[in-house]
Amino acid sequence: MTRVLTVGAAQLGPIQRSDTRAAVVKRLVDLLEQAAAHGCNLVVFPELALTTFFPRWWMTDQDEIDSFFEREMPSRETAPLFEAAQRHGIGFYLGFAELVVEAGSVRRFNTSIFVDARGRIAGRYRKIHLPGHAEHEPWRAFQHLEKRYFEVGDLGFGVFRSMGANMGMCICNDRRWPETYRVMGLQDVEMVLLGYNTPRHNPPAPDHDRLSEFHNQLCMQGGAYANATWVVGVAKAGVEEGCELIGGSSIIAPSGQIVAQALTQDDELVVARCDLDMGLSYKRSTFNLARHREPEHYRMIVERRGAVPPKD
Ligand code: CDV
Repeated sequence: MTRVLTVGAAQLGPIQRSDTRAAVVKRLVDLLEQAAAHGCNLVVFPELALTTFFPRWWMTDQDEIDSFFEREMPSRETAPLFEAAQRHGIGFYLGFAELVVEAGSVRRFNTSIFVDARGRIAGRYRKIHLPGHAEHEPWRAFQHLEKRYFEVGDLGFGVFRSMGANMGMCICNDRRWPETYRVMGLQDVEMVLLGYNTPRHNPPAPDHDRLSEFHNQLCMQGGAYANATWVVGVAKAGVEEGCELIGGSSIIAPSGQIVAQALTQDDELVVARCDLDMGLSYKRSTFNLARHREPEHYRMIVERRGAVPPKD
């Protein structure tokens, strides 16, 4: 019997600062209804999918910063999304800024959740690779203050069993790091879900701007192939508060091939039937990890953080 999940990659167009949570949730529900009409079991939304990408601004007023965070999930504002998903029996991945009080301390993470087809939060991930900087850098066309507004995630790259699949999650910049996929590959992941907000312009390296889409595809296709897993990468795209975010939301097979891809920089659903057993031939041959990996020779990966050149 084939194990197929029909997956919808629900790309979002821009969210402006003046857009209310209610208006954004309505867009998410519209995309979810489209996915239901196409027979989807699972819908993937972007990173920080409820607000504009606020780390582009230097802010010092903590109340202003916290206005972009969610204190509960579901909340009154996000309940319609959970209700629609449950009504249709669809699971979903959602990225948002999470504020939690743990042991009396306020903690803030760039988070994603996986909600299963019965409406239960079956998985949670807190972004580990936080890009950007922690201090105000006025020379930039816009800021990228994830290192200021979020803590490094504390949940690792876990893989969990839900909806008949070995599911994993990561967020945006995580997709550029082979370690992200490999840690999940070592837990026999079958589908990696990820959302992203990627400005086309990279202030510290503007010569990369023209390669933004290429690098996006390169890292997701490489991660899928080398770990024989489906990868579903979903953008928030378009011009948001004057800053262009790339699109290119993609559903990528364990072969590394792109099966479906968004064409616009707007709200757009792309759908693919994903056979969860498609990775098996790779996992039994080229990427039989137990048979071919040589971890003794990879120690440096966990023992050393940055590159150290050889001595003369
Ligand atoms: N939201 C992100 O993590 N964005 C980064 C940008 C800053 C490079 C990314 O890797 O797409």
